[in-house]
Amino acid sequence: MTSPISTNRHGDILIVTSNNPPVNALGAAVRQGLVAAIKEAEGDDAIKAVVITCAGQTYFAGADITEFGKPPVMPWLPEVVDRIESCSKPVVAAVHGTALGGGLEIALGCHYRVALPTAKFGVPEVKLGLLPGAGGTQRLPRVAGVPKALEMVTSGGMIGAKEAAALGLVDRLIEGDLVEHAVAYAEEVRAIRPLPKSSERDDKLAEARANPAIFDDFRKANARKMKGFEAPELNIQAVEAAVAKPYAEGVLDERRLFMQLMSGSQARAQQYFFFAERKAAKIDNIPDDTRPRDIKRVGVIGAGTMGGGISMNFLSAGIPVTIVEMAQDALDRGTGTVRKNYEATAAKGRMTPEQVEQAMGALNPTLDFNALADCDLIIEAVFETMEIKQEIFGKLDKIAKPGAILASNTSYLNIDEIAAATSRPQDVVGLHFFSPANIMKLLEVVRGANTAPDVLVTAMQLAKRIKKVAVVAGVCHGFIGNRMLMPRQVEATKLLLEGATPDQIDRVHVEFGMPMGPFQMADLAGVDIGWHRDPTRIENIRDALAAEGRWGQKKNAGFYDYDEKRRPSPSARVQEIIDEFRAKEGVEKRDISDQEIVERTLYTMVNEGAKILEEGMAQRASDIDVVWIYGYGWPVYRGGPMHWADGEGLDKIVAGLRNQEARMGSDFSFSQLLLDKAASGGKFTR
Ligand code: 3H9
Repeated sequence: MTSPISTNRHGDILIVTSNNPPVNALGAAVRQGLVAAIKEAEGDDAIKAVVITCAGQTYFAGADITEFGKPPVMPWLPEVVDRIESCSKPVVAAVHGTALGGGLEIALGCHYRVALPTAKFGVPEVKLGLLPGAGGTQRLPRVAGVPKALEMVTSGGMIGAKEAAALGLVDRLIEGDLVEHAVAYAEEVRAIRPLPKSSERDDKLAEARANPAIFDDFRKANARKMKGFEAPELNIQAVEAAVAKPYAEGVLDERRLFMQLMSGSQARAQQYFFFAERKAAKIDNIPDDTRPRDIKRVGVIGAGTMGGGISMNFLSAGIPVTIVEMAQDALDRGTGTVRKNYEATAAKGRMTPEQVEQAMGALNPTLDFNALADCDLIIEAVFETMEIKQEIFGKLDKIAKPGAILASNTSYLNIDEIAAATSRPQDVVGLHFFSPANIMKLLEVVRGANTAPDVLVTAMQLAKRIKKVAVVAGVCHGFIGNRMLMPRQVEATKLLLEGATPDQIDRVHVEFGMPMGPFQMADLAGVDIGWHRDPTRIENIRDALAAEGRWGQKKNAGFYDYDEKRRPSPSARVQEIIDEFRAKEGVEKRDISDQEIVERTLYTMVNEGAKILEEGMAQRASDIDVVWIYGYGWPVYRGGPMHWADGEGLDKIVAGLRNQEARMGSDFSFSQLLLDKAASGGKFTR
C-alpha cells in the first residue's frame, strides 16, 4: 500500500505532503508517514528545513475518528507532534482549509505556521466529548494565550486566519501559491536557532498567572452553555494545568483527562452523533448517478413567522427569494421582520450592513402569485389546513414551470394528499423547517409515495447549502419529530391528573438535559396552538387554560405564572384547574415518582421511535436521533433517544413500559421491533 505521505525536495527544503482524502484525517498511515518524513529530513545533511502541507480540500482535520475505540496503532498522535517539535531542523506548517483538532496540534508542533487567509483553525474535540489530547491543551494557551485557548477548547469553534495571525498562532499570511511561499518562508528561517518551540513558551502563561481568577470567571460566565457536559470542564482543567505546571507535567494531566473522557458514555454518544449526522444525508434506494435539479430562485408562499424564517435561509446563502402574501400589510410585516432579524444580527457584529442590504436586495416581496412562475423551488408555508394547502398546490400546478419543485412546510399533514392536488406528484416533497426557521438546524425532508429521486437529492443538497441538517422522513402524522412528541404529551398531561405537577414533570426533563420540559414548551409555543377557539367547550386541561386566556408566555400566564421578566412560577390557578378535572374524571391522586415520569414520557418516545423504524418512516435509528438533537434539543451527550435507549438497555425500557402499561391504557401499544430487539439482546444503533 502506498503511503498517504510523500516527500519531495525543493533545493534544500523537504516538502512533506499528506494526501489522505477526504479531509486528511491523521490515521495510522499518515502518522507513520510523518514520522518517517522527519527522520528523512534529520538523516540528510543537504536538507535545511521542512514544510508540512496537505493536498486536497483541507489541512489535517484531526485524528481519524473511525480509529477511536479500536486497538491503538503506533505511533500515536502525541508522539508524532513531539517528534515534529523535536526535529533539529525548522519545520513550517503550510495551512489551507481547516486545521482542526490533531491537525492544529500538528501545526502547533511545527516551529512556524503560514496560512492562506481563508484557512481556519479550531480544536473541535469538545464536540466529540474529548479534549485536544496531542499536547493541544498545553501548546495552544502558550501560543494563543489562555483566554483564547479557553474559548476555543470549550466551544470547539473555529477562528479565521487573520485572527490567528493577530494572536501569533500564524506567523505569516500567504497571498498566492501556498507551498511556493511556504518554501520561501522556510528558506528565510532555516538558519535561526534556537528553534521556537510552542511547548517551551511561557510569556502568555505568565500573563494568565497574573490573573488567577481567570478560570473560575470563565466557568461562571459559561456555566449555562456547559451544563450537563463533562468535556468542557476537563478541557478547562487541562488548560489550568498548562498554567500551573511545567509542560512535561501538564501534558501528563492532559493525557489522564483525555483517557477519562474517552472512556465515558458522553464521548461515545457525541462521536456516534458525529457520524449519525453525516449518515443522515444519505438516501436509501436512490441510484448513485441521480443528478440534483438546479435551484437558482426560490419562492415562498406566506410571509408569517415560518415563511419569513424559511426565506432568510436562502437569502443568507445568496439565493434570491420571491415571497408571496395575500394582503399588503401581512407582506410588509413579514418583510419588516426579516429586515429586523438581519439588523439584529448585524448589531451583534455577525453581519456587515452591506450584507444586510445584499440579502434584502435579493428578496422580492409580492402579492402576485404568478410571480412564482420563474422559481425553481416553491415552498408553501401557510395554515395547517388540508383544504387550503390543496387549493394552493392546485394553483401552483398551473403556474409553476415544468420541473419546479413544489414543497410544503407542513408539520403533520399528508404530503401524498397535497401532491394529489397537482398533476405532478413526482415534483412534490415535504420540507419541514423547525421554528425559528432561520436558526434551527433541522430539516425534515418528507418523501411522498411519488416523490422523484432527483427531487430528494436536490432537497438534501440544498439543505447543506443553507447549512441545515436534513433527515428523510416518510409520510405519517407528525413525521419523525412531532410524531414522537405526541405520546410524550399525552402521558405528561395524564400524569397531571394522576398527581404530578407541571413543575415536577418539567424538572425531570430539564435534569435529563432537555432545554425545557413539555409544559415549559407548551407555554413558549402557545397553549392556544391547535385550540378549537370555543371557550365553552372544555374537554381537557389545555382547553381550560386556553379558555381563560392562559395562552402561555405571550400572555404571562399558561401552565405557569410569569412575572414581568418572564420568570415562571407554579400557578395556584392551574393547580385548581387540574384538581377540578381530577375530581370530574374520578382519577385518584397519588404520589408520582420521577422514574414513572421517565418511563411514561421518555420510554414511550423510544417506543414510538421504534414504530417509526419498523414502519420504514425513518431510514435508520440514527436519523431519529439527529431529528431529536437538532429539532428539540435532546442532549447530544446522550446521543438521541435511540442511542440513549441502547445504552439504558432495551430490556430495561420494555420492563419500564410494562410497569406502566395498565396506567397508559389504550393510549399505548408496544412496538414489535422494540419487543423483538429487547428479547434478542439487540440494539437500535449499534
Ligand atoms: C482529535 O483530533 C483528537 C486529538 O486531539 C487527540 C488524539 C490523541 N476522522 O464533514 P464532512 C469524514 S479528534 C474520520 O461531510 P465537510 C466524514 O465522516 C478530531 N473521518 O465534510 C465524511 O465521511 P463520509 C478532531 C472524518 O467538507 C467525510 O470525512 N477533528 C473526519 O462538510 C467528509 O466530512 C474534528 O472533529 C475525521 N476527523 O467538512 C473535525 N472528519 O463522506 C471533524 C471528517 O463517509 N470534521 N471525516 O460521510 C469536520 O469538522 C468536517 O469534516 C470538516 C469538513 C470541517 C473537516
